[in-house]
Amino acid sequence: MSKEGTLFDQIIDKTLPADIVYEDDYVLGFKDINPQAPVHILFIPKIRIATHNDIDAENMDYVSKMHLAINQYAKEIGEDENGYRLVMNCNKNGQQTVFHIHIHFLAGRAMSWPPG
Ligand code: DGP
Repeated sequence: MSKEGTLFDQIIDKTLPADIVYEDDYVLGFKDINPQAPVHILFIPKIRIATHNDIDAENMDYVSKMHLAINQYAKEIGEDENGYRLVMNCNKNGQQTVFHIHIHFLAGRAMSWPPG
């Protein structure tokens, strides 16, 4: 894993502004700058895990906490029953552009399948 950080480190330490909708000791949730749905939130761990391939036994607690945060947030905004889509892009073919894992939480409209 590259040692270089990403702009998400600056969002975590609040030196780069973001519209934060969720925060706890492990996870941050903020609005995507280029929303693809009426609700488009990025949930990120407060440690750098570059890609899905870098999730391991040592950091998986952060990943679990991301999912718990999503459940809490979905319920809070009343989209848990309607449903939503979670996406994590990985590397080139997955179209990952920021190398700090993030779960895209997409809600507020019906999604289509298959994804592009
Ligand atoms: P991905 O392609 O899965 O790596 O998605 C990266 C997402 O990050 C993309 O949907 C746009 C979002 N993004 C990039 N830069 C910023 C930023 O400075 N602020 C916010 N809020 N989102 C950003």
